[in-house]
Amino acid sequence: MMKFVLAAGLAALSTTAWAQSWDMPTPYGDTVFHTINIRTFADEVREATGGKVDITVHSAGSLFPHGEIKNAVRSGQVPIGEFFMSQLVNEDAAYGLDSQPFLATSYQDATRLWNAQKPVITELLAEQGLIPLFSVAWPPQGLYTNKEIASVDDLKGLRFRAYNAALEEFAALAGAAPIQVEAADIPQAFATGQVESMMTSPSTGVSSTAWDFTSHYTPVNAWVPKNLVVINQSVFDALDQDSKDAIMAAAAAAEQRGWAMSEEETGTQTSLLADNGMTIYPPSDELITGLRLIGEEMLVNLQANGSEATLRVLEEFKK
Ligand code: PCA
Repeated sequence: MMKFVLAAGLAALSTTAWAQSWDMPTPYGDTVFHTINIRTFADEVREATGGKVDITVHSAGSLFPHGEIKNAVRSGQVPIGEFFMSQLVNEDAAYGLDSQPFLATSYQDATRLWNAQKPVITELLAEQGLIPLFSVAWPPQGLYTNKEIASVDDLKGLRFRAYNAALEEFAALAGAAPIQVEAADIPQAFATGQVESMMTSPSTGVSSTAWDFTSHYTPVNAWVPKNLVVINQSVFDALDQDSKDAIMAAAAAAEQRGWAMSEEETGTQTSLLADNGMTIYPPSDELITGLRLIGEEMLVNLQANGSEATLRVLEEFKK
């Protein structure tokens, strides 16, 4: 009897000693499909590791501001985190190629671009002690305004919400006035008049209730940007093999599930914008031609000044 109790006690102790509670920050809110997807990822990891790795997702930038999440994982303040991949464009333009206008505008091309980016980005992140686990696309990006936009000229002077350096450049080249605003702060930025237009997905249009402050949406589908989930290399290395395998399997499943959710959202969330009273109109040829010209200008710039890593991705993508 005594022996049994002791053994059970030891087993309980060893389970506790092994169990790890991980905090996982993301900039995006609870209703966003990316957040729903990483919560399912957390559930799958918990289940597959028998509770040894217990991930808690902290949404809407509640644990760290967006701009600090990558470094928080790097320094080990948190073992794992999610952020907008092209936010790292200032470190290396290779991270930002999914936000290069009109480079990859369909899910098929976005998948090819990710396949070209992944090995290069894996190398870049390894230099910082980080491992990319999975990446999921947002639906193609469209234009939210308070009037119909017939050509690039109509964007002149508009206070325009941006979410990274590439979009800032794009908006500026279109003659608009870009201002950086986090996704979670969009309603507030419109309400205070800081911005009056934006380029984002139908998903973010819905999660930020765009119908409260814009009236028109046009799916210009200019690019298909992605979120990235990274894990700290030393935390990962310290896990037992079964836990490592469980995390990698859950990551692969999350990537697949996330892309399917994204594709599905493109239609459902655009319908929701319309259901809430927004005017959805197809982009005019003139608008698309004008936006494409801006994209070409940015690409020429990228090819002339991009890092070796950027050029490698571009070359692989063009094959
Ligand atoms: N939503 C995020 C990133 C891209 C998107 O569709 C945002 O607007 O910040």
